[in-house]
Amino acid sequence: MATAKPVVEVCLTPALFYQYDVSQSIVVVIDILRATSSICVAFQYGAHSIVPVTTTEESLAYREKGFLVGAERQGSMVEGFDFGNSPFSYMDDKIRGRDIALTTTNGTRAMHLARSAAMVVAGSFLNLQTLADWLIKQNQNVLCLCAGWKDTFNLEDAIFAGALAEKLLPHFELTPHRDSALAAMRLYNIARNDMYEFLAQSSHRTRLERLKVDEDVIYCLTPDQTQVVPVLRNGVLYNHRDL
Ligand code: 3SL
Repeated sequence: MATAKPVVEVCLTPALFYQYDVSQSIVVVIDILRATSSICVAFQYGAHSIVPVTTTEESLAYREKGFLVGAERQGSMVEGFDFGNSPFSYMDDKIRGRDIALTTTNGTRAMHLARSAAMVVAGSFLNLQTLADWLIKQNQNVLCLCAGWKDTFNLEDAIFAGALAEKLLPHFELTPHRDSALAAMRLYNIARNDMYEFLAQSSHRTRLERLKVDEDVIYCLTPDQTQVVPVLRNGVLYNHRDL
């Protein structure tokens, strides 16, 4: 008798998260621009751990414990912190072996929201293939949680959810409530040949364009630049290889 496959679902905004029972699922938190992309880069460059926190005060308090501290609000680095949310700021030898506390507008908030899940991991185009391979090995239900912007829908998170769902599908199946996963995969297939152009009028690409960090957008849309799976354990993210 064939054994049942695990399922892959897509939650298109944090506002819809309450509809999913994730007690037996791995939640993949997705904030392509730019939190989960920067988190992947930090682990690729040797960070030991990252504590996702919700407020700038919490993040700053970690400095006294010897942490490096990061904070982004409205797309910019908050004054007095070591990092904002640019993936390039984490490409630095100074983070090797270090613990980091990070707060961002939506990405770290989505991590907190997902904490009731069996497991929480961070997904981005930068770790797409490594993450897909790892999830296939786990053989557990997956919910892709798009962080969006303040509870609203963002295209870049949805196209990544579609890219990941497509990679998982041969080993996973869709649920009867499959339309968000189907929509994400359709969007990804429209976008896949030029994701940067596809996002030309999107809210967060244009917000980051105004902040003159377009190179961040281009980099965050480049698949497979890192070979890490950031995994949340007791509120702290670690590289899967260190667990
Ligand atoms: O919302 C977030 O968590 C951030 O990724 C937003 S930004 O790309 O840093 O503006």
